[in-house]
Amino acid sequence: MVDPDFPLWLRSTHLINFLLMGIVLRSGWEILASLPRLWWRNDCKPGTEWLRFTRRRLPKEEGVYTSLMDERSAHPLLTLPGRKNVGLGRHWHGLGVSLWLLNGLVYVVLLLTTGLWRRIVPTSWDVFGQAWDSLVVYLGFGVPAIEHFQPYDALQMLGYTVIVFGVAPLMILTGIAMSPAVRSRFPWYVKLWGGHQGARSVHFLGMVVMTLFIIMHVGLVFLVHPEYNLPHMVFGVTDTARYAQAFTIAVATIVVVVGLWIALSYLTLANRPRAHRVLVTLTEPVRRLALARFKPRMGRQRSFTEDDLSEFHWTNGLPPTADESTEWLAHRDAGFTDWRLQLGGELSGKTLQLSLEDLQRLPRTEYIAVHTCMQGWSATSKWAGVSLQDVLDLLGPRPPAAQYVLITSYGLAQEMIDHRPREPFYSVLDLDTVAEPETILAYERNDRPLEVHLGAPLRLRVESQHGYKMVKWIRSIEWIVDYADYGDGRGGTREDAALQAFNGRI
Ligand SMILES: Nc1nc2c(c(=O)[nH]1)N[C@H]1C(S)=C(S)[C@@H](COP(=O)(O)O)O[C@H]1N2
Ligand SMILES: [Mo]
Repeated sequence: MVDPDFPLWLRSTHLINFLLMGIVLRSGWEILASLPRLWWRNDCKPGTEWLRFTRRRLPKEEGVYTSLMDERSAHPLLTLPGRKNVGLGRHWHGLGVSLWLLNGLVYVVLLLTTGLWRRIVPTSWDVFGQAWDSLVVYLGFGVPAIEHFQPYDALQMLGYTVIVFGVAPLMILTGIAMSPAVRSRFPWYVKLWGGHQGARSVHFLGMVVMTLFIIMHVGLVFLVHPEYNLPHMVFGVTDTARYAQAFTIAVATIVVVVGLWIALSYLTLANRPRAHRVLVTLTEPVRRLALARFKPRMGRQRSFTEDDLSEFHWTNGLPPTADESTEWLAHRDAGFTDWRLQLGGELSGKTLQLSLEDLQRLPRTEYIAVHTCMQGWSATSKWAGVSLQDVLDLLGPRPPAAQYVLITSYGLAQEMIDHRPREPFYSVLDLDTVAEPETILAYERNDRPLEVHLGAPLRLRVESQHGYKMVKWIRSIEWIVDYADYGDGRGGTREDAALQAFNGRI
């Protein structure tokens, strides 16, 4: 056997990949725990899950159960960070994936330019026959002779090729398909995957394959000719004499990496606002770079049609109760005839009171679109309302200092960080989002007045973002200079309470 080459770049990208895969997988499990069910159907109708990780039964009725109630608390030993922190889990996922992509790119480019790809990508059909022979040996609890490893045997080659050039790209493609920014720009692409739930389920299956691969791969390194594998991995050369040393270093490295995975969970949980600050600082540039170009496509050529309309629509946030807003309850009981939208404020120098009829007299925008919650469920509806920009224009030109729009609700937050008293639900949009023609104040869904549990009489609908930005039971809308002065200063209730990103485009 010729001495195979395991250059330093190969060994280090491999180690970095191991560290990052742990971050990506564990934060992915955190996201899954926030809605522990999987569907192929895009309306996520109760009882139609193909897999669930919870014993809870879903009520068939709409508007009595929220997705937040369905969230499961995962142990920080298992997920990143654990304990119902989907917002932080999503930040970790974003950071992990960004670094993993970068590392993967370096690996693949070097693999191709050095010619080492020939070792893992089979170039002859014989590989299948040889892989089968290896498999038969393994199934008999045997080990193929060392001569078969050049340095990888046929089965390994197939495995690596499928993972590196099949499953990894699949994870990237399905991950992208779950971003509302991408969906609002290329709706057909999401449909290609069978919709949001198709992409989500395939992403999950890819994760299972990845996880099994990692377990088998690490297991086999230690079980099949470890006296070759471990010195290759650690020192880069065939040196069976240094096996014991390589073994110790490999095991110690694994222990350190696993320890680091767990430490990241506990470090995050120890001070969640700090973790949020650090993660936002690290992920925001990537977010800007990747998503700035995804503007929703203007015009109304949509890929979603009446045939896609959902039977069921999940709820997140129940209508205001008597201790939240007697005012809203009175409006509801009176059919919202006296309800008025408070438009404007300090910065505009005036406040307008707009009735539902006033709003309905403005130009109407209607489109069929998918709503996705950051927890993972989706529903397709026909939304109708008035463009937020048109409504803001009633106040006159944008005040020069105004950089954001603040939208408040009659309803309170479902929960606050650290069980603080619940504050009125609010959300802040930036100028780009406000200007999108599909950012609307919706008063109708599926040709009927907006349902009470979905935000009656008026709710926000932002096509390019996840649901948490879309305030239900709107009370007021105004221009503001900076969102730092409101709530905890993160730009929204779910940002404050779940430490989710300000911009919900991914
Ligand atoms: N007032 C208010 N608006 C809210 C919420 C809430 O709890 N209160 N939840 C948000 C979240 S997280 C989502 S996903 C959507 C859910 O909208 P739906 O209940 O109409 O499906 O509403 C958003 N708007
Ligand atoms: Mo949500």
